[in-house]
Parts: sequence; C-alpha cells; structure tokens
Amino acid sequence: MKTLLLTGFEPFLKFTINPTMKIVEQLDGMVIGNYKIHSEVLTVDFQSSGEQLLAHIEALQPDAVLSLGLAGGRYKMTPERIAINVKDGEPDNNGHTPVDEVIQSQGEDGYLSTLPIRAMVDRLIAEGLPAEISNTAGTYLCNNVMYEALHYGATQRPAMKAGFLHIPASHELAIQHGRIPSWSHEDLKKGVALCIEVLSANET
Ligand code: PCA
Repeated sequence: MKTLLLTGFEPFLKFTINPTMKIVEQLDGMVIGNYKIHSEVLTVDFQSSGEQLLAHIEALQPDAVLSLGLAGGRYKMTPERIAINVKDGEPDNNGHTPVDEVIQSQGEDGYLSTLPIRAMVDRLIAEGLPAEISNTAGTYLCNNVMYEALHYGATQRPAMKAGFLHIPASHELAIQHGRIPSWSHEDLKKGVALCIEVLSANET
C-alpha cells in the first residue's frame, strides 16, 4: 500500500468556507486504489505554509502529494500544469503581501506537475464532471504550496509525485458569498477521489 499526503487549506480572503478542508477531513484514512490517504489542512500564510507542507512530507514520507485549493469563480475542476517560483498577490491570513518575491532562491523558474493531469481530466469528464487542465495556479498560496512540493521532490525525493488540484466553490460557500459558480460538496469530493483513483491506476 502506498501513502498519499492530501492537503487542503483553511478559509482565506473573502471566502468564509474552504470546501477543501471538509473534503480532506472526510477522505482522511480512506484507501483509494493503492493509496492510503493521510490528510492535513494548511494555513494560508506565505511565511509558513510551505514549511508546514514540507514538515508533513518529511514526517509521512509519502509516495505522492495531492494538494487541493479553492479557486472561487472557476466552473470546473482544474488540475494545475505548472507551479512558478513567484510569491505575489493579495494579503495572506496574517496580512503579509509579498511583491514579486521568489519562493526558493536556488529553485527552478517553474516545475511541471508530476501527476497524470491529462488522465485525471479525461476521467472526470467521462464520469460527468466538468474538468480541464489549468495552465496557471496563480502566484498566491496554492502556487506556493505546489511549488514547494515539486521543488522538494525534484531536489530530494525524485520518486515522489506531486501536484495541485483547484476546485470550484461548494454550494455552501456560494450561499454565503454571493456571485460565484458552485458545485455540490458530494461532486467536489467525488472529483477528488476520482483523481486519486486515476493516479493509482496510472501506476499499475
Ligand atoms: N486557494 C488559494 C489559497 C488557498 C486556497 O484554497 C489559492 O488559489 O491560492
């Protein structure tokens, strides 16, 4: 049995609920395909979320890392293609607002996801869930965490797969927030579970 580190994020900015939190809590301990899932929730903090993720990776020594983030406003499930070595954007939950900073001074400009993102999108669509590959994870915390996992993998644990899946808002969040497209929680959770199934199936 392999180990998957599955991460979500706490709420941030104007998003009072982060659906990734409930998804990772509900999938924690489950077995999907060949993977036993170990879940963690990360803070939305430019200074510490990368360290938190790397501490979980070092403690768990997972075979793969799938990080989830809310992309409020997106209509589809979107596995990310690339993480870039940039921190920039709106304030994090501690009010820190980096401008054009690098994440890792010795790191590459970008790292491509090492998850089977095309197969994930194909499977989601085959199961009736709208999906497409995203070519930018932005420069906020989601990109930051994806970059840190891939940089660590590239430099210290080449066999470890890593990548990021952005998901739309849940209905629960859309009711509180107002004007954003939303999915049922069950569909969001099903989509995440399908991506893990694809990851496992791609290795057997
Ligand atoms: N989404 C944000 C950060 C936390 C989250 O769930 C992002 O897309 O960067």
